[in-house]
Amino acid sequence: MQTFRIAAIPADGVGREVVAAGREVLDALASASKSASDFAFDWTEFDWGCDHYHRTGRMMAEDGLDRLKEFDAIYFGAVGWPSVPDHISLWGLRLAVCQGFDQWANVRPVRFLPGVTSPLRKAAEVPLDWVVVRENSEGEYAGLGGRNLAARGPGSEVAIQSSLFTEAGCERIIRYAFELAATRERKHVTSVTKSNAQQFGMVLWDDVFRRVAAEYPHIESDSCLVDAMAARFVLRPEDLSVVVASNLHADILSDLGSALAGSLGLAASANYNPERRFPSMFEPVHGSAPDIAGQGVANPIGAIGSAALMLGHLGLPAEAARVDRAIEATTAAGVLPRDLGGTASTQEITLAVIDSLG
Ligand code: GGG
Repeated sequence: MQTFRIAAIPADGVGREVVAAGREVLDALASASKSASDFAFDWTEFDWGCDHYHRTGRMMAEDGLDRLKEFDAIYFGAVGWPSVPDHISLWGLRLAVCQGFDQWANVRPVRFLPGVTSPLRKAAEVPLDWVVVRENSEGEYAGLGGRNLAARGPGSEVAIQSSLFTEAGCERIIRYAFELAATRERKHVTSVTKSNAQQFGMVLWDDVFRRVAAEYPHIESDSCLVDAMAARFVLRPEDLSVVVASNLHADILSDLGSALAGSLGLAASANYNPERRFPSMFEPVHGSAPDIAGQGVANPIGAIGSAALMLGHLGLPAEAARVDRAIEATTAAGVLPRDLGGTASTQEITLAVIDSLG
């Protein structure tokens, strides 16, 4: 029997409800497994987040990264609450973990689910199936800059926010995208920048992209400016397979992509440290949704899909596929949350997924 040590950080708002849902699915899967490859999850839950910030002045414990280092994976909910400025909650927890553990590859699959109507479905009969690969360690999220540098009295404050693009950082994420494309039916990578306007970092990205693409002649590739890419997501969705972009651009595009697939609540993600020197972190793409938190109506599909990505990372690809199929069976049966036009509660969807595990 293999026992995986998982750190759960539900954090804020609906993060708590959807992490509980994902844990229920994983525990049901483990207790149903009767084969020689039996496995179990040993959960440790951390109460970090905005409440922790109010109590202690910190979003996570000071030795938080040291404590997390020991786990096989981290299962995360969502960060942010109106009583704490968003840049404090984000940098104090989610980004502290992603950057502290060099989780430089944020992988965000986007696909149609059966039974889910999407703004695109009427236009595109082809199945939408993309993966947005987000550079997750530098770019616009390098945290470089400052305020008040040239303040000369009221109304004259100045702020500088710099992006950091390193050749090594660009190369590793672009290479990751090509390796991922090589495993997919449609072998195609699209690189997204705004290098006509951002003439230093994103031109470096483009140069590295061309150099790496030349090493993968069997994989088609193209480059697109981010504004054109937003239109292409809507107008030619069948045109895409793997989309690789900087930290900020990929964050925006993956929200657009999941909304086009039906709802942001569907989107799963993995923050990988591909070298496995540190634990990787799995979380739904959505935030804490304070407007519906605590009502039991949050969509748990993104979190359950993230649990499936975690299973794949832990070396259980068949179990990951089982969870994905159970999600599909649930939506196909019309068990849908409010954001997808249904009436099912978080718990009803969770139980339907568990029932469909087979
Ligand atoms: N589960 C994802 C999450 O909590 N996101 C909160 C957020 O504000 N993220 C912005 C970002 O990571 O760029």
